[in-house]
Amino acid sequence: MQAGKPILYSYFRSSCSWRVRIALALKSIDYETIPINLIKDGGQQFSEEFQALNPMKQVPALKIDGITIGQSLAIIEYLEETRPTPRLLPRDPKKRAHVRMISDLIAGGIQPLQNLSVLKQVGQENQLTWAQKAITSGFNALEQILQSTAGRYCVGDEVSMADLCLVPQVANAERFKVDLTPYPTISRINKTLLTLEAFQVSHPCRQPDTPPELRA
Ligand SMILES: N[C@@H](CCC(=O)N[C@@H](CS)C(=O)NCC(=O)O)C(=O)O
Repeated sequence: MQAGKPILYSYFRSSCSWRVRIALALKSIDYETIPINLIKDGGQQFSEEFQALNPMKQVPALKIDGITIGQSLAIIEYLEETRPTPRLLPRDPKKRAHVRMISDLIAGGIQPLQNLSVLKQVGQENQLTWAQKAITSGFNALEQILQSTAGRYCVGDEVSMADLCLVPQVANAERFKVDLTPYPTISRINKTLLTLEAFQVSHPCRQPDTPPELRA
């Protein structure tokens, strides 16, 4: 391994890890992946070594520039501040606020409610309905917000942190069989973003830890 190369602790299917992988790809940052399998061995996120890196026992975590950062949005903001090109937060403060609002809506208002640890608590038989409810409730709000913020992407015509949150959350919605018909704007932006190389190389089906049967 090349000295000083950032290390991303990631799980192929983790939507929070995918957000960071997109940022790394957009900013052309070369990095090493250390897979943390959230299912195997009772969950490798619970190992002592990993807890030392991220006491929240969640992926992603990024080792970079001599520090370790957990929380995907904090990681993306750090990358933005230290490697500002291409920009993931618009220059205009109002647009920037919209980007952060949408990112928080997804990262704080949807994903945590359908995260693995929560699904374990609600029990196998309730998981699908629970996850669908969390996602539809968030997507109802998001679809409405996008009516006034979206251009080609979530906020105007530049790819932003909000888009890095949107695509992985739509993938989760599809995994939990959410009907996306009521969300034409979300679906349209997702489709456009998925044509971009950074979203493709970072996709769960193309990671070092993607199981062979899920590779594409
Ligand atoms: N707010 C955190 C959430 C991280 C998170 O929930 N990660 C999930 C995968 S997307 C995880 O590691 N779950 C493990 C578990 O629930 O045990 C972030 O944005 O990084």
